[in-house]
Amino acid sequence: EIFPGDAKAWKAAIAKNAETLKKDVETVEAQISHHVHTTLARAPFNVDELTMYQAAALSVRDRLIARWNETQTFHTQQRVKRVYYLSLEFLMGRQFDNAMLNLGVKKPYNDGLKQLGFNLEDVSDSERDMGLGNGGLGRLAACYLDSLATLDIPAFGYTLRYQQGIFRQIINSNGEQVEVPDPWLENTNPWEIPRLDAAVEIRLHGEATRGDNAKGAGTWTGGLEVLAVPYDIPVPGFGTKTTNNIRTWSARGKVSFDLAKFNAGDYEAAVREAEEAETITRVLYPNEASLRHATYILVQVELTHDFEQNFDKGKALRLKQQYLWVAASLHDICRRFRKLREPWTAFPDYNAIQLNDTHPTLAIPELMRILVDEEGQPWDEAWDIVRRTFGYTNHTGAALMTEALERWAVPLIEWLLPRHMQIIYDINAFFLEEVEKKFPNDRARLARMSLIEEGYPKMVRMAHLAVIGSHRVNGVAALHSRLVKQDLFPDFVEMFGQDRFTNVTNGITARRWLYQCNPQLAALITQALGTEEWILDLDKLKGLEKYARDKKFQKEWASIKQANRDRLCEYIESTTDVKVNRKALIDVQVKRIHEYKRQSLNILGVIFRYLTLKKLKPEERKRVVPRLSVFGGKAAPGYYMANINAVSKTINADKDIREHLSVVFLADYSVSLAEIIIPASDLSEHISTAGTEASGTSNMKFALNSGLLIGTLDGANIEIAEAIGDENVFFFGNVTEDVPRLRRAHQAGEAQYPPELMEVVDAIRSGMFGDGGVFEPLLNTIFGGKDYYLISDDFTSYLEAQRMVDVAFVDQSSWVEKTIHTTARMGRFASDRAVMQYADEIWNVEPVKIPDSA
Ligand code: F58
Repeated sequence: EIFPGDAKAWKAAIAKNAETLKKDVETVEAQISHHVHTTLARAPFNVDELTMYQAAALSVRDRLIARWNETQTFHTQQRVKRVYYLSLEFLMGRQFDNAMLNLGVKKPYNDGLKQLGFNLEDVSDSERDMGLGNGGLGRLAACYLDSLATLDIPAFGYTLRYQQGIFRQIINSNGEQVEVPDPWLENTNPWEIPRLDAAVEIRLHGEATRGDNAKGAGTWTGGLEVLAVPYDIPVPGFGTKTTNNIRTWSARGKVSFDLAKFNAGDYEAAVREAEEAETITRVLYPNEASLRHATYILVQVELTHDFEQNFDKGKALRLKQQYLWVAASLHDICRRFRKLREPWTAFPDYNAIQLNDTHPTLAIPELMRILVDEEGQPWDEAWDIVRRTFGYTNHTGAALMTEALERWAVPLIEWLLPRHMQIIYDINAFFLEEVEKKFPNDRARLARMSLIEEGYPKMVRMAHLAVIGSHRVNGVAALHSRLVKQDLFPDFVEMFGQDRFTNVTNGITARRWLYQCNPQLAALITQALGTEEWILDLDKLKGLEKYARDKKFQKEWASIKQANRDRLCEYIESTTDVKVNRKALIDVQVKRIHEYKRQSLNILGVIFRYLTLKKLKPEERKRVVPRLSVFGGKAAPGYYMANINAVSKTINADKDIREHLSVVFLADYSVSLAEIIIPASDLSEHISTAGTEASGTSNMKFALNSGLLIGTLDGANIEIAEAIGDENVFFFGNVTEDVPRLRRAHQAGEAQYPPELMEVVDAIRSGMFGDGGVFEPLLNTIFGGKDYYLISDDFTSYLEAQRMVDVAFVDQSSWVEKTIHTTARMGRFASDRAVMQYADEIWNVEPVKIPDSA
């Protein structure tokens, strides 16, 4: 340890400072009031809930930073191997409650705030979600970061600091989605620490040259330089000192304005370049679909550099995002490595980089560029280093794959990243030589496997680059990983062997998704098991099995579900004008709205239920299980979804039916809304066409919170049923193997439409749910001769499965027994298990405990 000045003075000062981080109520109060008075410059009479939240959050951040410093110092001293999780999305949700729980300080904060005149829950409600992600992929990254820290694995998450996260969703009076911006940084973000000193210069455009020989060092000069400025967010582990980091990059102009232009009076031009740079991290892309849509709006990109050319502006910006992020992150990683003074061949012994989908695939040619051009490493050695460093996770469902796989136009890459394009061509040439050696005279195979897809323009296949530049490729559920090998990369399996491809089934963190979001259930579990160990070892939930038939336990279990249901019903009644039956079975489908996820199947099923209820006499209706159908989720901008609201409008207005069936769409689904919805669910729907949902992770969250699942044989549903027992899952629908045949039947016009579906369609066409026009896009996908997602093929068995749910729900004791078994058997879906599997099988990293003395 080296201190500037007097080491004794430093140590005494640090020890004194540690006093301010004690966990007793008085210390917490003092710390909060310190931030109110100094950091936020407020007097107590002038303090509202938002201010209190900010002060309390800053005081929690102080605690995190102290641990963060110890962690980073220790990791550096010990020269540990680190994991770098490169993800364009981290859907973190709120941090305050989670941080207090992981640090074990929720009680003193609760008590301290109370004495200062505030209620912890209200204060917590001032926090905005950190919505830097679209859905499953981004939330998975957040769960994995929690597990990495909790398991003491040295890790960094790298992402972009978008000024606008995922859009806020408003539902207008026509029931349509309206997207509004989410300026989440408006009130400043107390969780981040700016590191203005660690900014990185990133080159775009410019000129590139190749080396004198085929594998020699090239150059890249000129063009435009922009700055990537890091903002760090500490990630605490649960019950451990380890505090890892998410480094988020913010784009900045290199000079805030051009002095020459300014002096010449051209004030706008003086700031334009800086502003253009800043747009790079202005907004999170809401999805791939909107990118595809944008293909039709070709605009001329205003080029301040090189030459002018026509590109899709949105696409060019997305590529800039990807490169800025990847280049800044690799710069950071390499800087850290150079300090070790090890040869570059040792790089993979200190660094494991995981590519979360293909979005960071440019990291592969970028690391090649650093090694070959800047560090003078021989090409073949560099390629070996690259391959040993990277792992690639695919998240795309099979039936969507070819469409959804990322491809970038060669001219666009040439324009933005000329040197990288050369490197990609060279990687491709050497790779195809190998393919030719192994499979001589097979032109078709070369064309299929090439990194370049022929056409106008030529395209770079990022997934192929990710596969050949990684030592391991994984899917995210057993079925999905099988399809990745069979349908997506069969040529690559033949080339590299089975061992390059593997499965790591997704997982969720029980800290957020049970301990934090369902405190009553967590407390009952702890009481029954006599220990909190399950929070760190979820297999311990098995111990609940023995209470599954215990009447007293069942009663407590059920009353917690009722309390969670009541809370959701209150939320519904305060945010919509729907009045709900508190005893109704709550049937939930919340996730991104997408054709393949088939919210349409659900809503058509709701209509069928409504028609059935209408046919019954009032006393017969009383014998049917009452239902509340809850929908939530954001759609890609421009995607139709108003039909759900049209159905709910009619049904909720029907006085005869109200008691028995109501339908609500909850606007602006988010992580924090999920925390209210999931604990309240009796039944949740995971009903994608077989083979399309890579895994799904909300299925795991619902089951862990004692909700039963209705679902198809898709993604992780299959493994969940294996774990909790087929008898506890309501399965229906066709299996993956049958999907191609059924699709062909539709194309050939040979498909049969079931009478129940026709009855529903007739009702829609009669105007029962208002203007039938709202339903036309939906009906067209089913009857327009395609039914690509097989709604008609699965409809009858879906209704049958829903009838089985009703039957099962009537016998409450056996239903509750099923829900206890379900929670008890969910241990294997912990993200701790998934992360350990990555650590052992892909990253080759070990946990490092931070000692108390550190
Ligand atoms: C999801 N992918 C899968 N992509 O659909 C889901 O089955 C899986 O459980 C989850 O990954 C985690 O493995 C996903 O969320 C995206 O959000 C893309 C992000 C980039 C733009 C296009 C959507």
